[in-house]
Amino acid sequence: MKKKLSIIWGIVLMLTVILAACGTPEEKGSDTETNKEEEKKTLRVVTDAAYAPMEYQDKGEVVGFDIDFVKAVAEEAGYELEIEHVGWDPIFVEIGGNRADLAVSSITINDDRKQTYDFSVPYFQSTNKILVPEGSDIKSAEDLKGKKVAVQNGTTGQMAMDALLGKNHEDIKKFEDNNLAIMEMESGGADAVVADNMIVEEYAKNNPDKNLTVVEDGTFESEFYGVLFPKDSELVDEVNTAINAILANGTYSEIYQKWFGNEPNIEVLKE
Ligand code: LYS
Repeated sequence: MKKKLSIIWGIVLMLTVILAACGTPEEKGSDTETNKEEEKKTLRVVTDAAYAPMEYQDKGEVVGFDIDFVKAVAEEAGYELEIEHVGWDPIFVEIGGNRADLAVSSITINDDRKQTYDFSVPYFQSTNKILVPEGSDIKSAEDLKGKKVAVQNGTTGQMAMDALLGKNHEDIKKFEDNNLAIMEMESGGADAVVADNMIVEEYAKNNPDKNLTVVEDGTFESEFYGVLFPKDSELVDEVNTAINAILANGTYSEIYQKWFGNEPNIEVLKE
């Protein structure tokens, strides 16, 4: 009886050793592959969905160029996304506190933000422009002096006005989101709104009954949007590779066409 048992144990032991030696690596390999297929990791993306056509809410859903863009990037890099509208200031709180993996929200790459956060490569060119009622005597940035200007708080639009009119100048009216800044002008509380060109141009075009004009000014710098990450995020390289891939394979151009009706200037992003 004892002998029988020890033979059985011997066989079990041998089999275990053989399985461990040859079976496991193969199994491990196929396991990871199936996992990759079946359950991609989900990244939490935060945004300020009040900046049409880049990111906004449509019937409770967050949509826009940036949203299609980040979905294409995630598809390319092999991630699932959970996209949440949190508002502009909260984006920086969420990313700063590592509670979100990335933010996509027309966020201009600048030195100040780079000190606290990481950015992807640039994916979109932008510049500030001035939205005014038709017939306004504001024809340039210089003409904003002595006028009331509505901006979204903590944006490059506000920074441009701080530089032009003076920090905390009473004529700079700051709002939590850009739609509120536009409403302020429409209700007569401000003479102009300074915000990113795509946003003010779309707004003027889509609301012809409101009789608005967009004023360009060469003193506003060219800016580039980037995906925002917590400092030292391991995702930066993967996301950059995915962005470069969709820029090269035509996916980015397709998304751009869908939202803006023309071809993007991809070369300018590489400079
Ligand atoms: N691009 C500007 C900035 O980064 C405006 C972004 C506003 C987004 N809601 O400051």
